[in-house]
Amino acid sequence: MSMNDLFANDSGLEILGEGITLWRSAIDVARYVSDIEDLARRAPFRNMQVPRGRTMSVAITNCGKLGWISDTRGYRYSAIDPTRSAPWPAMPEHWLRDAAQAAQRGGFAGFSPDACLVNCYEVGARMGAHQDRDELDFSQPVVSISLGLSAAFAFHGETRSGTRRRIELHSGDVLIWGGPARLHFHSVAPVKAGLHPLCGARRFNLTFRRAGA
Ligand code: MD3
Ligand code: FE
Repeated sequence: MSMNDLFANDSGLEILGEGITLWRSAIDVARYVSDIEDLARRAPFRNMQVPRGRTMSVAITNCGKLGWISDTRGYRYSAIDPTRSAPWPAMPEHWLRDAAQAAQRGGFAGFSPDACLVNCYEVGARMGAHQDRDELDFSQPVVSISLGLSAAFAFHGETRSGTRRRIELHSGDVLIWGGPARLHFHSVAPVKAGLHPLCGARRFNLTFRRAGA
């Protein structure tokens, strides 16, 4: 499949709600997995502390100009990886291109992400209900790509306790969130045991954001 063909077929496109678009199996999974392995050799996955002092079950790393970080002082974006005291690795060109193209297909032209958060879920890892609100401009969407083991993703709408809609996210799926859905609460249930041929007993999720100005 050539890069230009990635989103050429709209048949896998589902509109889940206003500003929420899902493409099933939209990307070249093997290429992303090998890029993630490269990235993790340079900026290793780590389990960060959250402000209340617990440790996230999801391990993270970042690439791009800015990276999302968490510690007992709070959540924020930083140009410096605190573990290595060095800038985050650059975002692979094809990641940028795919994210911008996905955003455009989701109705958000001109998306130019400056941050890519890479989540690594081992079996049992989960993410509690939260909003993504550490970015400057909420008119910019978030593009997410899932790889490896599947996960039960839930979106709760405007409140943490809102009615949940669940969807199963599989390897290669791409989700776009923007407009009225941009600040929706969402969560990921504990990842179930399994073995993915390329990722082993893990799930990766990339989220592309425009964090800064
Ligand atoms: C809805 N990651 O890193 S991706 C996160 O699967 C995060 O690892 C999840 O939530 C994961 O913050 C979910 C789907 C997603 C990403 C961003 C969103 C849903 C979103 C931003 C706003 C609303
Ligand atoms: Fe999120």
